[in-house]
Amino acid sequence: MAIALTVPNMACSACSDTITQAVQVIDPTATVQADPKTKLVVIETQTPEATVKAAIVAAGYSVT
Ligand SMILES: [Cu+2]
Repeated sequence: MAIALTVPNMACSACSDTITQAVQVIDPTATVQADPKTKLVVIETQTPEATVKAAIVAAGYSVT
């Protein structure tokens, strides 16, 4: 299942690394593409979207 999220305060590649790691803590097999330019995060995972969103928020980012 692919989840597409917008993370407006993902400002640079360090942010996208942080977000990628936060998602991979809850699902080590998740594929994460996070682009600070488009603010778009695309995640391929079996984890429910609400759980993925919560992990990103817990890492200090907002999800719209
Ligand atoms: Cu950053």
